[in-house]
Amino acid sequence: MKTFYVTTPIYYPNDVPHIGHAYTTVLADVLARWHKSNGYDVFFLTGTDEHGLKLQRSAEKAGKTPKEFVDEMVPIFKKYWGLLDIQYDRFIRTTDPDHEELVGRVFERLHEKGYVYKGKYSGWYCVSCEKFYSEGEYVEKDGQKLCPIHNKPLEWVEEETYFLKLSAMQDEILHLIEEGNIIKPESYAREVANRIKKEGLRDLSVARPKSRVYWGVELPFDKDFVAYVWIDALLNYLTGVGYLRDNSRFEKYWPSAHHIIGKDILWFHSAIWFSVLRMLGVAPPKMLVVHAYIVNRGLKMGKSTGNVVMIDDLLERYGSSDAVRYLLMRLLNLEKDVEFDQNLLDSIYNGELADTYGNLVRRAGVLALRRLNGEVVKAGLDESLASLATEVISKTQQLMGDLKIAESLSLSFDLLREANAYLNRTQPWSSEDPNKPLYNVLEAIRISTNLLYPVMPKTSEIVSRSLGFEIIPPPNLAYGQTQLFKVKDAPILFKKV
Ligand code: ME8
Repeated sequence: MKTFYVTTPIYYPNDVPHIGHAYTTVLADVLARWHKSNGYDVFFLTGTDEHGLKLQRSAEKAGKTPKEFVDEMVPIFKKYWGLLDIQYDRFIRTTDPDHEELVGRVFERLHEKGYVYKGKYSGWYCVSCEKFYSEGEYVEKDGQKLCPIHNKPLEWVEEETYFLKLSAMQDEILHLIEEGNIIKPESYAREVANRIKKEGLRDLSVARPKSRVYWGVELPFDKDFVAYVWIDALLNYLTGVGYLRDNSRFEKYWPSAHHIIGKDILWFHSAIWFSVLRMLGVAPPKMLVVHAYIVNRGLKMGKSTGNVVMIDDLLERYGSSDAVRYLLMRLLNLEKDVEFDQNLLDSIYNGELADTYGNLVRRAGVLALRRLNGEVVKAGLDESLASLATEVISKTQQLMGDLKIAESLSLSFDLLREANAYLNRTQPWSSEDPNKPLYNVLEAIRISTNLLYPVMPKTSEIVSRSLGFEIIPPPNLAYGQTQLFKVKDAPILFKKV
C-alpha cells in the first residue's frame, strides 16, 4: 500500500493557537484526508514544541513550572484541533518520553560521529524565535538591536556551548536543495540556495548551558547542557514514526514524509534539518511544503504583533468548522501572503457556500421530495453537465496532487454554478418530467460534494445522507454512475452572514 506521512510544525504552546496555526493544520488535514480517500496508508502528526527559554519564561511569568504550564496548554490545542475536525494520528509533545529519549540518542550519535564539538559562543538572541541573529539580519533602532520578526530587543548571549558542524555539510546540502526537488514551491528552494551561497552554512550552536536554560533535554555526554530547542523540535518528525525504536514503521512511513510549514521556519526545515538528517544517514523528507503568511493590516499575524484573529472568532461568525476550513483553504496561497479581510470572507461565504452550494442542495432536495417523493432514478444525462463534471473530476485529481487546493475548490464550484444555471433553465418545479433535470442536478451535487469532502467532511456527510448517495474515493467517481437517489431531507447547510 502507498503511504503518506504528513506533519505540521509543532507549535509553541506558550499561547493559544490562532488562525495562522489553523491555516497550516487544516492544510495538512486536507492532504491527509485526500490521500486517505485515494487509498494511501496515512500517518498525520501534529503536536507541541514544549522546551526552551521561551516556554520557560512564559511559565515563570504565569507562576508555574514549565511542565505544569505546558500540561495546561496542550488540551487547548487539542480542543481547537477537535473543533476544526483535524484527524491527526498522533499529537506529539516534545516532553513525551519516547521523544526525549530519541533526542538524547541522536545527540549521542552526532557527538560520536564528530559532528558535535564544544566551543564558546556569543551573539544576539531572540527568545521569541529561539534563535541567534547575526549582523545584517537584525534591525538597529535607537541604539537597540531588534528581532526583524518580533520587533523586540535581542539579548546578548555569551556562553559555552556545543556546535553542530553544519559547515561540513554545505556542498551536499546546497546540491540537495538545488537538485533534490524537495522544497515546494520552488521559489523557496532558490531562496535557501541563495542564502547558502551568500552566507555559507555556518556551524550552529546546538546546546544551552543549564545554568541559563534548564527546561530542555539534557545532553547525554554533558549534563550541564540541554539540547537547543530547534534541534529537539525538528526531531519530532523522526520520533513520530518510530526512528531508532520501530524500524519497520520508520521504513514504512519516512520515505513519504511531507512537512507542511510556514515560510518563517523554512531555513530550519531545509538547510539545518537536511543537514542533521544527512549526518544521521537518514534520507531527506520527500517534500517540504511551504506556505506564505496570513497578514493583518500588512503585518504577519502573530501574538507579538497583536493582530491575531482567533479560531473562535471565525467559528462563531461562520457557524461551522467546515465553513472555516473552506475559507482558509480558499485563501490558501503558498507563494504570496494573503491579507485577512473580513468583508472578503463574508462575501465568499455568502456567495459560494450559502448561495451556490447551500441553496442548490436545498432546492434540489425540496424539489425531489415534493415532485418525486424523494425517489430520483437514473434518467438521460445532460451532456454538458456530464462533460464538465468529468473534466472537473480529472482536473481536481491533478490539482490536489500538485497541492493547488484553492484552485481545485473553484472547480467544484464551477460545476455547482453550472448545475444552478441548469436548474433554472430546466425548471423541474413546473416541467412535466422533473426526473431528468433533478437527476442531473443531484449528480452534479454528488460529484462536487465528493470532491469537496477533504475540505468539508461534515457537510459532505450531511449532503450525502440527505440526498441519498455515498461518499466514494475520487478515483472511482464518474458522472452518471448513480442508479437511484433516495432523498430524505433538504438541509440548510449555511446560513448567510
Ligand atoms: O515556529 N500565517 O512554532 P510557532 C501563516 N515551534 N502561518 C502561520 C502564521 C501566519 N500569520 N502564524 C503562525 C514554531 N503560522 C516552532 C516550530 S517545528 C519542528 C517547530 C503557522 O508556534 C505556520 O505554520 O511559532 C508557522 O510556520 C508556524 O505556525 C509557527 O508556529
